[in-house]
Amino acid sequence: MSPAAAAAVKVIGAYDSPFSHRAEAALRLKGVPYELVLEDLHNKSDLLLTHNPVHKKVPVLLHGDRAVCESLIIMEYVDEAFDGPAILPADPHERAMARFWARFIDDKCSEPFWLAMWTDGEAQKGYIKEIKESFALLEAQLEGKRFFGGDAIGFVDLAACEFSRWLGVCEEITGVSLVTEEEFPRLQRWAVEYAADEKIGACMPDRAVLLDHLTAEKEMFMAMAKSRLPK
Ligand SMILES: N[C@@H](CCC(=O)N[C@@H](CS)C(=O)NCC(=O)O)C(=O)O
Repeated sequence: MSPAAAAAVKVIGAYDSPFSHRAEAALRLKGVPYELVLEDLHNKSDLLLTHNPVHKKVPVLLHGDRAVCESLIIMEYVDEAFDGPAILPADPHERAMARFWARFIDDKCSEPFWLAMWTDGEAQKGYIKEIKESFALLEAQLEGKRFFGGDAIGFVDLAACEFSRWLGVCEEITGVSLVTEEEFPRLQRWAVEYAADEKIGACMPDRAVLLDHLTAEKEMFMAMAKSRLPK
């Protein structure tokens, strides 16, 4: 490891953020020790605003005095800056495909998933249809594979983390069922196996605590979702 890589690592994150989990999980897979600095997103710290002045969001990775923002970029940085098992595949085409599916998750899944959970009526029906179409594409990616990365957890698995514990907890709070054994058996199995991995489990929010946190924010999520609907 280069002297630069040996500098202290911190993640500015939030306990229940799947994006923070991506950054932590990348570090765990690499075996890099780090400090988690928990952020109050209702009262953002100078530390966060100084290091992520553009988006003002978690996670931020601090490596020594240098900051990296945006969870997918953090995952790539961690993969390149530290020794340890590779997170992205070695083959250039497989790397490109991993980046493609990670971007697909951010561009086509995150928002409809969230809106399917926290809206109602006709709008909700539309978002449920949209997210299920995207889940069908992810389900196909898992054919013959334990994880999106193959036998081991990789880049796309971390990108998809929201559809493991977070999805199950949201389903419990809202009563909306998106991933069933009948419709998406591979995704459902993947969600369980992803959360059960030792390194992943070490930085995954506790289910009961996550349930409490998200239940407490339910009204706020519903109001936010409503404000995002087309007028
Ligand atoms: N595209 C960003 C999304 C990060 C994100 O949305 N973080 C949320 C927490 S889950 C946040 O910091 N929200 C605060 C805000 O929007 O003001 C990433 O991948 O890192």
